[in-house]
Amino acid sequence: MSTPNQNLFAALRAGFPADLDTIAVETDDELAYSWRDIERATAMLANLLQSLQLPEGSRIAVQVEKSVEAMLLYLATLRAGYVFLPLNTAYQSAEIEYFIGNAEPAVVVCTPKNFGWVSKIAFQAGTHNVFTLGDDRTGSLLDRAAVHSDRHEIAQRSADDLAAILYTSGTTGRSKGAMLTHGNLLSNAQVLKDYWGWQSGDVLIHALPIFHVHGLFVALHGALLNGSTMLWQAKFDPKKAIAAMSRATIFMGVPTLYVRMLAEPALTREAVRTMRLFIAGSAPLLPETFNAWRERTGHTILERYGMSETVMLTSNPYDAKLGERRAGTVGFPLPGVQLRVVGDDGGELPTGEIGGIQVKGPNVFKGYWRMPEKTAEEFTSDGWFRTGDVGKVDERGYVSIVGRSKDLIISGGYNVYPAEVEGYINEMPGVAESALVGVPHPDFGEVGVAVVVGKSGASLQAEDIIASLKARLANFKIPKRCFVVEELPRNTMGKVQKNLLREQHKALFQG
Ligand code: MLC
Ligand code: AMP
Repeated sequence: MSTPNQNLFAALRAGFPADLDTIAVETDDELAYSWRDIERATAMLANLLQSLQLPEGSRIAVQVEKSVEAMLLYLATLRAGYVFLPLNTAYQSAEIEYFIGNAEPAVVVCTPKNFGWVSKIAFQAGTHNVFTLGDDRTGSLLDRAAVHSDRHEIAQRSADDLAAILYTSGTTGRSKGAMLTHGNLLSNAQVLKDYWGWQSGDVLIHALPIFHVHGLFVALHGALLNGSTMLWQAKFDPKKAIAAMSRATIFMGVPTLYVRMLAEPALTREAVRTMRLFIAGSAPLLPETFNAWRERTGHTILERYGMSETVMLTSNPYDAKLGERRAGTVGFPLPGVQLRVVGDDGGELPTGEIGGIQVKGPNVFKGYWRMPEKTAEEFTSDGWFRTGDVGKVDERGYVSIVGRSKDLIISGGYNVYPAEVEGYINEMPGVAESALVGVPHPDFGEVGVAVVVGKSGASLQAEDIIASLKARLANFKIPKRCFVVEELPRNTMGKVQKNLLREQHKALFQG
């Protein structure tokens, strides 16, 4: 007997409705894609990729604006059995150069506008195939795919084969590529389908970017596995999101999206009358946002917690029989996920005590791309993954995240690693040292503030430092403020006391 195909695409494909001529995706500019369109277009793109005769396990790196075609490229990569490597459109040349150099993709797909510089980086790194894809269905990728057959047999993959690599920055040094398998992604998608009660007739508003876990996996896999229509919004706009709610049942967003929608008078009980579920994650949802949403809409946001290395780990309950959705908590470990809280000595802590969160489960990634030492560091000898998040579990089993042992700022749902930004600042002429700290922000939740010390005799200007960073780093990593000071506070061991800097600047954006 032949083994069943464990390619994630096969499972997603099996979720398509029987009538392939119904609508799968509807866009902002009123284009409609049927399930048959998805089936045919992914076949053509998969045939194109396979015609390139790439080696097994080839990475397909993609930095393009959000579009349905970009989603189709992701699905076609799975279908053809290659490894998808999504890149945030905000990344600039130094960042892209690192990712391409590290991942050595066989194919790079970029926007027509960026072809000049991206192709140069790609060719220098030995990539032979560089295609373009615009957000208006233009570019060489679709031109080349158009001549291929719209029939394609899904490539045979086992659960342990790689499906995607997601780069996530390290606390020190460069970004690490988290290797996720077909099995990681499918097991998580199936658990979430049941846990969140996906049902016939569900319609998802898809308003998140598709180069990170939240928009690419959690939202997309949910809708596809359930055969649900997606209302596809290329860029989040609170007015458009609210307007779409009268035709939808599910919305997923980072907390900033909820904050921005709450600022709209159009958000009323009437506007959300057909909605079944609002899900938040990727960053802490403030209890005040949770409460304001409940008051305004009558809906209780369901907060969940996850990360690139593990997809989703915990969720507040959907089913009221399992408990209520509690503000300030991320709910229970999902079925199949084991979670423990450990102290500094690595021993498991009793209920209610705060410590490092470690997890195990079929969703936990395979390791960091070509970084066996980093992978070994992040797993305990008995196979638990150290999340770098600090939290506790209460007597009813609700998990709360109270902090992070990793030095990380989460701004509007995007991760900013201080070490990376400080590295760029420290290289600037006249800079002796710097510290980037996260402070509360009403829109983005948290933002970075840079504190910089100049070399003796140097005259540094905060605006110049910001301008220089803007030319080199993704926009969401740029500190919202910069201060030039005489010295950084240090403890007796000589370590910079970031907690003091955070305290000093915590009110910068309040009121
Ligand atoms: C934009 N800017 C940001 C920012 N996004 N600054 C800090 N943090 C951010 N997240 C900057 C822009 O560069 C610009 O700066 C200024 O803010 C105003 O831009 P904007 O027009 O308001 O931004 P907008 O395009 O509306 O984007 C905001 C946003 C976006 C919230 C819609 O950031 C977003 O889509 N966030 C979602 C991220 C996400 O999907 N995360 C999931 C990760 S997965 P200037 O100076 O140029 O004017 C994960 C795992 C899990 O974490 O558990 O899910
Ligand atoms: P990423 O590397 O982008 O996958 O980010 C993962 C990190 O986001 C986690 O390790 C957490 O620190 C954080 N995170 C995700 N969801 C939540 C949440 N609901 N509450 C608090 N932090 C969260």
